[in-house]
Amino acid sequence: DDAGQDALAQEFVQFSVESGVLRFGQFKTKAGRMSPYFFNAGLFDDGAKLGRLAQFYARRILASGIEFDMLFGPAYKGIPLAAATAVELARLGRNVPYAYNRKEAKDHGEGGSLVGAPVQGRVLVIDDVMSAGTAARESIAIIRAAGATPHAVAIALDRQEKATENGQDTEHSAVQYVERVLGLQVCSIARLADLLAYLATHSDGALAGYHAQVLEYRRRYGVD
Ligand code: OMP
Repeated sequence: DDAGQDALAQEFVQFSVESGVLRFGQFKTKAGRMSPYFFNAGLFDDGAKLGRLAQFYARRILASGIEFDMLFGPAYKGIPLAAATAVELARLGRNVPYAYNRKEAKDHGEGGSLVGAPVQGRVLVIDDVMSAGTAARESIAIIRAAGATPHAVAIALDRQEKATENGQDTEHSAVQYVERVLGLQVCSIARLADLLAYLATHSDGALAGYHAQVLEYRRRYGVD
């Protein structure tokens, strides 16, 4: 239900801030936007944090009701995310195959650029963040090229900002584009709206001032 999802999202934002994964300051995003916050999933950098992260993914995925036959982790950052989520899903009784890609194709040994289980059926992509949507499109292309169906995407954070098309801002978010145009289901552990709710209730101390800055960023690049 919505209340459960909101509570999980608040718990996740807090975990991300405490882990140093979600930081505030001045950052440049892949799409070239100056952002007052940045989520660096690579900083879930010990076994306990990665295990807890995987619990959030698995809970959101199972609660979403999304159907899937396997997981796919896009190189590089998606690889440990998909692996850890596969372990957690199995622990919860839902054992599914997983695969990932390499960025450079190998010309010997196992060959090809896909590693792990055969990429087939309805594939659930596990990724970190969706901003303008470039990374999602790459994963979808890889899965289609393998002859499988890109069915859904699970991300930790939906930045809820305008997608770009040939370098131009559009009026829809990357998540909306992936859902409406590409026809995939998307579930996120938390969204920009959850981050703003968190900042509204933790506006003292080190986080003072960031609620206003993130609101300003949303006015400029956000979608409803
Ligand atoms: P898009 O490909 O534009 O959707 O941006 C998503 C990617 O941007 C992520 O996979 C990251 O590589 C990076 N990113 C973050 O990791 N965290 C952020 O808070 C913002 C970005 C970003 O550059 O937009």
